[in-house]
Amino acid sequence: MELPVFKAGVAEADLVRALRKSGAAVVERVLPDDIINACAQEMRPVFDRNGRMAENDFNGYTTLRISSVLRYAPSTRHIIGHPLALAMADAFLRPHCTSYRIGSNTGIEILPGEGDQVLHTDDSIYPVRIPGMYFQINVMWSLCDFTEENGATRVVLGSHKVPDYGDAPANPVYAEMPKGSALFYLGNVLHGGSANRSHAPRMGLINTYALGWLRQEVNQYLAVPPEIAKQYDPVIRKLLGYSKHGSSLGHSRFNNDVWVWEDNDTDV
Ligand SMILES: O=C(O)CCC(=O)C(=O)O
Repeated sequence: MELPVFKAGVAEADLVRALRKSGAAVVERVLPDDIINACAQEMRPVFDRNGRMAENDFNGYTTLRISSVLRYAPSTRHIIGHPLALAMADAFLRPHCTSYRIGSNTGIEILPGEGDQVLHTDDSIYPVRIPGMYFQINVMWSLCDFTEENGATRVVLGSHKVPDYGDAPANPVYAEMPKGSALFYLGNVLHGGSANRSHAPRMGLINTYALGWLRQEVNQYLAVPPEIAKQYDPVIRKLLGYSKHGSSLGHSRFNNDVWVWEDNDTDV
């Protein structure tokens, strides 16, 4: 199986079809340079200040990671709320929820010398599987060129169809893609970061979107509290979780005006 690769402007239906078949697909050169540069510039000081705080056996010890980028990098809203990402979330998640939410937004800079990350699935944070239901969908955005040499994400194509990951073929492909591209992959696809054997860092931003009735991977209300979230438009605020799911899940009535931006569950 080959990694499906599309150009920006791909028909959404073609991308959905490829994702259903392979579990992952690349769309090349989606983002303009000005957005990439603004995001990288806003994230840079946070990478430098906090990037080592998530070091562990899973994340690696030669990789900088920063979570909840909407807290300090407002330009990332253009990526997190990108219409193509939301279209794929609509296709895979909306059949099972009235609205979906951001799970996590993580900047990842794999530095030269890092080794392979263990292959894993992101939706394993939810301890249940329901055939035919996707719990989350993920997008890795390349903020520089991704190559096999510098640590392009590896994905095991078709692994979303394997009921027992022990049986998944251990033949990942490298999602090589030019700067500004998007690797879409379903929440139950085996994947992982890769060794960086180049001389330059590999910077990416992963955004996950999950069914709106699930607990969000990151506690977004602590990470992006109302005083920060209010700078964003309603789409981003709803993605953060500042709205109900359906008629009452997540409601908050305070009889004061701390916030009641959106108290309904219209489409994100
Ligand atoms: O950095 C990458 O390419 C992938 C990282 C990843 O999959 C993860 O940390 O969950």
